[in-house]
Amino acid sequence: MPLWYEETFQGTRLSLEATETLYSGRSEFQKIEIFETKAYGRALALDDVFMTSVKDEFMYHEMLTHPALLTAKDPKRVLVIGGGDGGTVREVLRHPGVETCVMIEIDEGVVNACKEHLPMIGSAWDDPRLDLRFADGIDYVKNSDEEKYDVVLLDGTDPVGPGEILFAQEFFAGCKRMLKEDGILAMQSETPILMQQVFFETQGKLRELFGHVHPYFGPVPLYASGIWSWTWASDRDGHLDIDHGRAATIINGCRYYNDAIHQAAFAQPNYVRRGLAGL
Ligand code: SPD
Repeated sequence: MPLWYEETFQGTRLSLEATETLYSGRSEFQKIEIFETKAYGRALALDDVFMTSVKDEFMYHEMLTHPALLTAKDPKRVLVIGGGDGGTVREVLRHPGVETCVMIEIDEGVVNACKEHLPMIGSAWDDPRLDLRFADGIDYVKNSDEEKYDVVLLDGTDPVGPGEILFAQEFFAGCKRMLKEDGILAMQSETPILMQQVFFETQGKLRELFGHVHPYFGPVPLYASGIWSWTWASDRDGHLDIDHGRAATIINGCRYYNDAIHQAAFAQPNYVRRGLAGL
């Protein structure tokens, strides 16, 4: 009997054939499932939405992380909100100059399940520079009086239901509050096709807070529509100015990201240009 996992998202339905269910549980926050798929290797779904897979996770995690870290000036303190599978902190901690990476994840259940069943994605859990805390990222950015960060990365779920707050202006303002002057925020900003309104609204909200806001694009085959966006935001310009010295060592270990991809990813299709011009 074939085993199928199905995601329903924004009027689309995507099914993955699985050979085995490795984990199925429910935390205080959500349903958590990890399964072995025929097409994408091991995959994680939260509340029936596909979050990551072994076969394509590198595209997403490298693109969320390296554009910000390689354009930041000597980043030492990095904050990651979300990212319970560990892929984002893995990429952050490949930067030797990073001294501290604080990760605020609300759901310990996701991290525990991923540690056990997706260790090939979260391969940096034992790095002594990682400060992993199970807490609410929204509270943290609103109330924390800790030292500010050079880079803040938002690796959240879709802005649907409880995830909506992760795309709220108040949350973005909190993230900015946690950045040093001229620090950089990078976030996953959804599919610009199926979540076009959210995508443009997000650009508008960030523009109200930051002097320079630049969306960038790339494929994530697992996600509905296949095309994904991330957004770089800062009060100083320089989204294309990679530190080539630091980049050389990082890019060697990347499977997707390189300096040509960096430049190309920020190119805006006409529908994006026109949408941004109308904001
Ligand atoms: N539609 C799925 C969007 C998921 C975005 N976050 C993925 C987390 C991977 N670390």
